[in-house]
Amino acid sequence: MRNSKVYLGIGSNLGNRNKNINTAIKRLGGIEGIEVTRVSSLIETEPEGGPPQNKFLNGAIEIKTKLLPHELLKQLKRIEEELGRVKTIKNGPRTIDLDILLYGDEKINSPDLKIPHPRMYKREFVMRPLKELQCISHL
Ligand code: PH2
Ligand code: MG
Ligand code: MG
Repeated sequence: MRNSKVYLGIGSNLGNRNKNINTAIKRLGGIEGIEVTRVSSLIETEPEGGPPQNKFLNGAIEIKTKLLPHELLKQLKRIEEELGRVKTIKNGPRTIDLDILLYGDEKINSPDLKIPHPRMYKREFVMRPLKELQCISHL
């Protein structure tokens, strides 16, 4: 079975941000078919969009996965739910946010999943951690 290299964005601006992010990464690595290969440094960033809210901690994660994009999305949502994420307002505060940024060199455009992540190139809080992992030089 294929093992794809995937980059995820991770962010938190509610509760113990460091702990939320570390717990999420640990859970991710515990899922069958996912291997966490690299994690960027975490940076503190000003919130972009949404209501006035706390600063975020943001980072990027490299994984190798046998899961298909939508299977992976389902697992990320499950981790978000387990960590107490509640859907409130768009771009509002969250305990944890896990986004698929790049999945190999695949392009996906379905209603619930767009890859590459359509807003990633404009977002400093995504691009800085990704640049640290140097995965965008070939794009
Ligand atoms: N996520 C958003 C909206 N705004 N701002 C920062 N600094 N970091 C984020 O992760 C973030 C955001 C929607 O997912
Ligand atoms: Mg998200
Ligand atoms: Mg996001």
